[in-house]
This record gives sequence, C-alpha cells and structure tokens, in this order.
Amino acid sequence: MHTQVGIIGAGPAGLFLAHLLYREGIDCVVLEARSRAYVEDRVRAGVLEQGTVDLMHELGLDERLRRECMVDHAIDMRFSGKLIHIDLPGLTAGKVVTIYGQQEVVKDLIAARIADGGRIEFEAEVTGFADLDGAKPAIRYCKDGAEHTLTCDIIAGCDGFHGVARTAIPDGVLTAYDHVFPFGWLGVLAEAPPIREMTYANHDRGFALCSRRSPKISRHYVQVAPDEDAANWSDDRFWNELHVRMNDADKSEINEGKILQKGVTPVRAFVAAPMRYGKLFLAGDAAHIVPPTGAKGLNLAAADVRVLARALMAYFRTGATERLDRYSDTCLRRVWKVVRYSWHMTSLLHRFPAHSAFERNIQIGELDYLLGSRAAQQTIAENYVGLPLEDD
Ligand code: FAS
Ligand code: PHB
Repeated sequence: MHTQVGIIGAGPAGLFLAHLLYREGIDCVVLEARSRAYVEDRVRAGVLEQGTVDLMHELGLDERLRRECMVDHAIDMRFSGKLIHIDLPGLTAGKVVTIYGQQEVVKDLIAARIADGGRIEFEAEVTGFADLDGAKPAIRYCKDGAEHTLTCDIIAGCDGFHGVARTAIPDGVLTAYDHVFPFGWLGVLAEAPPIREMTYANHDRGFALCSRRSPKISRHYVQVAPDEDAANWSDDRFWNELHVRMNDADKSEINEGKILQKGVTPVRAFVAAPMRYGKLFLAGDAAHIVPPTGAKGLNLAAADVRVLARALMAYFRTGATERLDRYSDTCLRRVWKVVRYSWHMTSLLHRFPAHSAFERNIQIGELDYLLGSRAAQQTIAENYVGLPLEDD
C-alpha cells in the first residue's frame, strides 16, 4: 500500500494534519495503535487558544465546539490569602480562551475524517521504518495479528511522547533537552459545576488548579509527589485537599461531585531537535512536552502541523523543499517560547521541596509583584491566550 503522507498517531497532531492535507488534495493514511473508543475517551487538555479554535473553524469542524464550549475571560491566582485577577481581553486587546475538552476535539476530527472517506487504521501499531532518509521511506505496522508495510513519500511522526517515530532517528542526530520537575499532578474529572474562574493556587501545601470542561463538569488538579499513586487518594481526601489549597476551608465555594476519572500526570519539559530526519517529520508531543501548567500541549501540536501542512503543500505542488527544510527551525522558535512560558508558570505556582526559605520568599515576592503590576499581568495574559502564529 502507498500514500503520499503516512501519519503515525490519531491524537490532535495527526488528526489536524490529516484534515489539513485532505483539504489540499494530498493523500494520507493515519495509523493509530489504539482503538477509536480508547483515543476518544482519553481525558487530557481542555484549554484551546484562538489559533486552535480558528483551525477548527477553517476546517469547517467547529459547529459542536461553538455550541458546547465555554469561553474564559480571565484567570485567577490565589496565594497567601490574596487574589490576582488577570483580565484576558482587557490586557490583550480583546483575546480570550475557549474551554473544550481534547477528547471532544478528537471525536470531531475522527468523525469528520471518516465521513470524508479518510483512511484511519485503528489498532494498527507502528513497529518500524525503512529508508527514512532515502527515496522510498516505509512504515511497518501490525494489525489483526499481521505485519503490513505502508510506503510513503513523507512520514509524519505524530505518535506522542511514548511513540516510536522519535526513537527511530539514529543516535547522534537528535539533541534531547529534558527537565523533569520534582512533582506530578493528580487530576480529576468530576460531575460538579466549576467555580467562576479558571483558578490557580500556590499554597504552602502545594499547587492546585480549579478548571472546567463544561458548566456541569469540573477538571481539578493538585500537586503530588512525582511517583504518587492515584489509588492513595480517596475522593474525600482529594476534595478536602483542594478546598484547603484553594483557601475554601469552609467548603462554601468549590462544588464536590462524582469523580469520573482520576490520574497522575508527570510534570516535565522535553524538546527534541531537530524535528526532522530525512523524510520523517515530528510534530506535537512526539517532539516536545510542555509542563501542563501552561495548558499548551494541544495548542502547540496544532501550531506544528499548520507549519508542516503548508510545507507539504508546497512540496507536493511544486517540488519545492524550502519550507520543509525550514520546518524544524520554524516550529522550534515557537516551542521554546511556549516551553519558557510553561516553565515560568510551573516555577511560579508550585511548592518545590528543595526550595530554601529565600527561594520561597522570592516566589511569594514575584506573586506580590504580579498582584500589583499591569505589565507583569499583561505578560502572563499574552502568553496564556496564545502568541501570534509566525508567517514563516
Ligand atoms: P498524543 O499523545 O495525543 O497522540 C499520539 C497518538 O499516537 C496516540 O493516540 C497514541 O496512541 C498513538 N501512538 C503512539 N505510539 C504509536 C505507534 N507505535 N503506532 C501507532 N500509533 C501510536 N495538555 C494541555 O494543554 N493541558 C492539559 O491539561 C494536559 N493534560 C495531559 C494529561 C496527560 C495524562 C497527558 C499524557 C498529556 C496531557 N496534556 C495536556 C498534553 C496533551 O494534551 C498533548 O499535548 C496532546 O495530546 C498532544 O497531541 P499529540 O501530539 O497528537 O500526541
Ligand atoms: C485543564 O483544564 O486541563 C488545564 C487548564 C489550565 C491549565 C492546565 C490545564 O493551565
């Protein structure tokens, strides 16, 4: 079997890329290791920058998003009994963020691809490659117990941090930048109305975040040890800790409810450069992981594949390779700005076990400065709503 672009992974990166290529008449096949039900049920991100919402609109896929999403006009930060309210549109000439679960984005993208007759092979695990830097690159994958080969003109590695594409690049080609934070996030999805604003807390006992997925579904997180087992946290223990860290000790604000999903996510930053080897191009989590504090992972994946799709359009239409040759540098400029912002938000809002009293006071001092500085709040706001996309 042959296709112009072999895409590994049916997450946001792979699915957005498939739609962008289909729109340009470029043939592609998506190979996804998991079942459709599995990828559609995976609870992850929830905050969409305007650029990601615009992409859904450009692809004609935003009808349900517009009907079901929430729009956030502010974020709050709580510390030492104080409240920082960051007015997003007031500080960014009218910009806001959209709340719509990643699993809903994935459902919409999959349904549309299948309706268009697009090829998505589920339960098709990629096991190897051939000729990545040659004239006939190929993907080997396993499906229904049989080995298959897909020959491609180009391969897009959109298979996430634990995928196989990045590891197929020979030693000595990639430089990996890895920064693991000394804590994790215990996240829950709960059947409970969210509080008024997206709210972060830097409490002596640790970070907490009260987020949302809809007017009836909350998404909350508390900082835990990096190797914490979610089984150690009963529902009561989670809710009690969240009330305390959010300065809601009298439980008058945060609504409790049935917990639908509970899990621990590591907090790390990772970047692999370059995001290309021969005919293999990496996009999304396959190339980089941003600390979840910035709510950027999905949005960065969408930004990568916008750049890749534009480069592939030029390549297949005219044979021009300039945009493909610039792909990695173009994406990495945005990646490092977004990693920096997410690293800063993580450093500002979490309790670091190894912090000295001096470092703890520096952290509180920075929050106090943010409380009183429009300029400092504008910096957070312009990154939170999403930096402008480069006209590469
Ligand atoms: P994905 O990981 O979404 O998709 C990769 C796909 O490739 C998967 O479906 C996988 O099954 C498939 N795959 C892997 N190996 C394969 C193989 N060998 N063959 C075929 N297919 C293969 N971001 C935020 O902004 N906010 C959050 O709160 C947030 N929470 C997160 C929680 C968790 C537990 C995780 C893991 C990530 C979270 N993220 C969050 C980041 C997340 O949203 C990613 O940035 C986003 O999924 C990136 O999309 P993709 O690059 O498409 O990778
Ligand atoms: C989320 O809802 O998953 C979320 C929201 C804001 C963040 C991180 C994650 O900063």
